[in-house]
Amino acid sequence: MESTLGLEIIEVVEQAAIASARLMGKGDKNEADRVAVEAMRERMNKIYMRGRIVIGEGERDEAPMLYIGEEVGICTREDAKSFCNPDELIEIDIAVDPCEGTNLCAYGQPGAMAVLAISEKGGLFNAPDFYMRKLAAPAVAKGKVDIRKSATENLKILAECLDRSIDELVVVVMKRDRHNELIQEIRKAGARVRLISDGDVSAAISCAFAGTNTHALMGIGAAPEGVISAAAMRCLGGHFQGQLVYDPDVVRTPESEKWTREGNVARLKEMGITDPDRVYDAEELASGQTVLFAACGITPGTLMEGVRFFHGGARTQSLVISNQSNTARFVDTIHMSESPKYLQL
Ligand code: VTB
Repeated sequence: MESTLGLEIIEVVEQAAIASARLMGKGDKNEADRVAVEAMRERMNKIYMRGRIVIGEGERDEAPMLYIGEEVGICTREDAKSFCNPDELIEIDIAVDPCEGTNLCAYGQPGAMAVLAISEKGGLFNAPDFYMRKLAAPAVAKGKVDIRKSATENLKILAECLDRSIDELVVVVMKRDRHNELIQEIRKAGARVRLISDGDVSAAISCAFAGTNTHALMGIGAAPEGVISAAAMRCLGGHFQGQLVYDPDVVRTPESEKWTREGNVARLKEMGITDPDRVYDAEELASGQTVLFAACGITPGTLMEGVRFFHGGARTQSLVISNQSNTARFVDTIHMSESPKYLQL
């Protein structure tokens, strides 16, 4: 599954990122998302694979494209057996976020990216549309820090693992009212906080790379994005834990107002989640034997450059991670749409 797909999915995220980047700074997040979705889907449907979206733009009735359950790839056609080889006929599950950080893109802020994760059927946790408490940290702290411990305790452990003092740690937290206490606690413990407005996937994965000056991600973001982060962290050996949030008092949104705590527990049960408090680690959220992850920067971020346009083309930077080849590849691509006047080395 890995060899050819690994190359093709680079193009999938590249095309989504380029489409979205054309709308960077235009203030229209829905449009930035829509074009990314369209571009991602179009490129995906040219791949000889039998894919199914397990994390996408929403349920079928609310999302016209890349909805949960949508089949993608040439080998999903009925007569696929006549032109697809056995490898290509293996069913695969795909989690996508064509424009992760739509606000970041719409307002020209750092950290927006096109992202996806792939595994064999059943290899990715079908996350419900809930929030998730998350903890990400570098590989050296894997299994040592724990989302059930306090932030203060985790920072002590993290400092030990990284052989530095707590004030030399940077924790990324999304700037939300729900995190006010957490932020205070982290500061009190002595660590420094980098507040982001959006984009916790990039923040989570950055923890696995030295040099990003990101040592932990703490706080509550969306569960589907948690699975995508987990897929990358599973391949990188980094620490990632997620716990679903079902108490509507913890994250107040117009949608959460409609549900009670008990109602949410019942909804989770219907989806097969009987223990709503369960803590999932990266290996459970992305449990497949083969896990592939790909991302392409839309705006510049800690891991990748954003899309840069020039006369006759564009340049992108992507990251493709595989647990089969044990590689994290940074791919720098020049896309030539018409004959460019010159190419920058
Ligand atoms: C989260 C986070 C994403 O949006 O989904 C966040 O995981 C939404 O949280 O990276 P709020 O509902 O509190 O805004 C992102 O930041 C971007 O999609």
